[in-house]
Amino acid sequence: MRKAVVTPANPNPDREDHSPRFFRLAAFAAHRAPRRRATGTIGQTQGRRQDSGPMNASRVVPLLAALACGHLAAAPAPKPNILFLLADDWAWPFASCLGAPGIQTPTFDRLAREGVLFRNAHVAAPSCSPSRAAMLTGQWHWRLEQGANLHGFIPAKFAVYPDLLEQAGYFVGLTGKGYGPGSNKDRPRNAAGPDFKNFDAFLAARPKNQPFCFWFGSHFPHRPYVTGSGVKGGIDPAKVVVPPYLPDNDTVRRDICDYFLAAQTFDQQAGEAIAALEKSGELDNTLIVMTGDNGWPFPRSKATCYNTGTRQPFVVRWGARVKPGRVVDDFVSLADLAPTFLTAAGLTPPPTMTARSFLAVLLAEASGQVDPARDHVLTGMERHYVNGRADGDQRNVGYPMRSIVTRDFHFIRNFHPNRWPAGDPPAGPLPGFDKAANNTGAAFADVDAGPAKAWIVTHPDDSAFERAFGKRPARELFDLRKDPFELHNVADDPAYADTLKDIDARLMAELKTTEDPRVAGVELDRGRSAQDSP
Ligand SMILES: [Ca+2]
Repeated sequence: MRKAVVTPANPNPDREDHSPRFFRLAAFAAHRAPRRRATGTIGQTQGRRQDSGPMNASRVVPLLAALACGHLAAAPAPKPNILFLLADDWAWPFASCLGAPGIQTPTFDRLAREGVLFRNAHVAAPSCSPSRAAMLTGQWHWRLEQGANLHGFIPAKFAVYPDLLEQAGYFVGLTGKGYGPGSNKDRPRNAAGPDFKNFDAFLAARPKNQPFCFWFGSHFPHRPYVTGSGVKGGIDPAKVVVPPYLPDNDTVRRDICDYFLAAQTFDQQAGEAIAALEKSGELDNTLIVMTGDNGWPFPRSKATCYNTGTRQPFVVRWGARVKPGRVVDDFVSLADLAPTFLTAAGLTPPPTMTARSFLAVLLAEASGQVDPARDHVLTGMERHYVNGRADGDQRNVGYPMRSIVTRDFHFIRNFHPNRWPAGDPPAGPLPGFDKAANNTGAAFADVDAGPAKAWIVTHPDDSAFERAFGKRPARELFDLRKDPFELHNVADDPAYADTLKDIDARLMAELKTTEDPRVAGVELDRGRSAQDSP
């Protein structure tokens, strides 16, 4: 068996320092830097506004000086367009410029060259609907009632950024997959905006000189795939690298090839959208974000809070407004997109947005760690697959998790460790290969059906089986310096006792600050069933 490891390559090796000194400095910054994370209270969000917006204190003084000297141009800068290129189940590090062998992503690579590559971007939730709900509302999904779950909905009382931009004069729209899967029953339209046939149709409908905000929601690289399509499409299974949490065999390699081909399709779609933008003459006044909504649909990835479930390729291009070719290590949540888009448009995010704008990081000149306060990110999950799990006489329950990722450590709290994290095993025998490859609900339903899953399901003695489907302890701690794939839980190792205590307290304090109902014992996975899901 090959023991090769996917190592996220650094596209800009000159700007990265993995020396012990670097880690010591990072740890120092983590403990000494002033906390700036926003909260749900008006008084505390004031601090965020001062820190994160384009008019922070460091910018005000030069601005006033320029006004006094008459150096400031009379006309305000035009409001930027916003193009959000969102894949479905794309994951770090599956882009050619990130060093993943076998995949070609020329569009993402171009945006990285011409914009800013973020190396530590995570979705709020490793599941489509709650991840998208957090992006749209700028709030943690656990604050969004049924918006916390797959096949939920975002109650109308939670503002979404496309509506706020529209109210401020933007022309907004979406194509493909917007908020979902789920319902928009509490809203007149999809929370991501009104639907258009494609980006070209949107651009044609846009009134002249009106700024726009467009959500390009690809359905790629979500499963299912045509088995063998990756190899037929020219991807060599011998060249892909199987990460160590999966078994290395021909079935898994070919499944990865199929996934790569689907991810390349998303990259091509993104390239076509950018070509349309160039043709319209709007490229350089458009803030472009290209990323995905959750991890790849392989065991121990999507629908888990491991980094394989939440870490995303994430790049931002914004013409001459950002210094090109930067590689930034600041931690970013994709929930931060909403306040960032609003701030870039000159608006003030509403105080309910617990996420914070990263516009100041975007506009900075530096690479590496730009804002010392951005030294961690939170992620979490409630319920993924509908009716995939029971707990005693309770059906349709989730596997609630909260996690905090720092540069050196990843800590996960599993609130109901008695439950099966990947979904319940079948009542009878394990399904055969074909059933496990094609019927997600046949077993361990939080893992999408596919050949890699089917291979593991039909090899229960392989170590990958327990890693993918076995129960997990209430607390998991991983030392990312030694264990980037999070295979060795050190929560019970006495050498990490102080780290565990500190990082657990840090996570829980932040959950309390953001008014997470889970901390108060409120169960968020009740409600919708398979019968009433759309
Ligand atoms: Ca997804």
